[in-house]
Parts: sequence; C-alpha cells; structure tokens
Amino acid sequence: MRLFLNATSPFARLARVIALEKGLDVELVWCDPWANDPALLAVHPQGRIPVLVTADGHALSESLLIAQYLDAQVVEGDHAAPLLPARTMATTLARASVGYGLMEAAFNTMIARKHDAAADSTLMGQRRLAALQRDLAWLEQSLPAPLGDRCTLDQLVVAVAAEYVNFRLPGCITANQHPQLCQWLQGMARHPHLAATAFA
Ligand SMILES: N[C@@H](CCC(=O)N[C@@H](CS)C(=O)NCC(=O)O)C(=O)O
Repeated sequence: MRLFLNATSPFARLARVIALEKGLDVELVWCDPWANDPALLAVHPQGRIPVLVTADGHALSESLLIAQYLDAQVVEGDHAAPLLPARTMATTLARASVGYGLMEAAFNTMIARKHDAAADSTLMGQRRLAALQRDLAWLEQSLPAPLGDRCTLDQLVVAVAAEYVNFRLPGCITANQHPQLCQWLQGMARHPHLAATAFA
C-alpha cells in the first residue's frame, strides 16, 4: 500500500497514525497537493491528501474512509483490536465527529487566512471560528478515554485535531479554558505513533 501525504496535513497525519496503529506496511509518498503534484493527480482526480492506494490498486481519498479501510484490514493478531468497537460505536463516532469538525474548522481557518488576511471577519470565517470554539468546549466536557493499551478512532481524531490547533492556531486551547483537554493531550502525546508523526 502507498499513502500520499505531506508533513503538515492533519488529515494525512490521521491516516498515517492509523496505518501505524494497525501495524500495516505502508509506503509513504511525500507530495505537495497545492502544486498539483502529477504523481498525486495520476492516482486520484481530487488532488488532495491523504490518498491511500491499496495493494490491489484502488485509490481512496478522505481520511475517515481510509481509516475505515485500514481498520478492516487487520482481523487477527496484535493489531486486531478495532478502532471502532461495536459495543461503543455511537459514542466513539460522536466524539470522532466533533474531533473531525475541529480539524476541519482549524484547517479551513488556516487556509482562508493564507489567502485573505481578513478571512476571519467574513461570515464564513466567523462561523468557522465559532464552530472551533464550540468543538473545543464540547470536548472539554466529553473527552475520549485517556491513553491506554489500545486506541479507538475518537482518541486519534481528537488528538490529531487538537495538536493541529496548537500547531497552527496557538492560543486557541488554553489551560484556563480547557484544563481537561490540555491534560488529556499531554497523556496522548506519549503515544508512540503520535510522537513519531508530530507536526513540525
Ligand atoms: N476531507 C478530507 C480533507 C483533505 C484535505 O483538505 N487535504 C488538504 C491538505 S490538509 C489538501 O490536500 N488540499 C489541497 C487542495 O485542496 O487542493 C479528508 O478528510 O481527507
């Protein structure tokens, strides 16, 4: 399998962390989606990362679809524990959905600012920032389980999203407003696959 990615995309990092979590052998293909990378466009028309090319040649985009595919690839052995346990599927998905919303709001805020210094004051900019604050407040009240032996999808999505917020929008997550989230993140940062893929 091959994973197209860059070093700063939270969506690509999520796919990479999940491949590591499932113990899968994935070749990393570093690329620049913003430069219409020909190698990326040759495998998927959307031109965004992440893209996973499966062993039988299917190209999947969208981080959560890739997560679903990778999770289903390992059904026995050390890495077989599902990222989405059937027993807790609704709570896991509910938390993952807020984490993913946080990731999108933060990424879209950052990209919009890059192209328009006044982006935050537009209607869409205001909506993005309000959603980001609501997501953080929600997570402060309803965090995933702390780091344990096995990870679930909500833990990985929320950790990558919050670390992305700290990377690109420092000052949004504060010990004053989000003490539980800050403490939870410190624990998650010890996860070897998160540590190995940290934003830089
Ligand atoms: N919903 C997608 C978002 C993917 C995405 O926005 N990727 C960005 C990089 S972080 C990208 O490749 N952008 C290039 C472009 O939009 O042309 C996912 O979950 O994978």
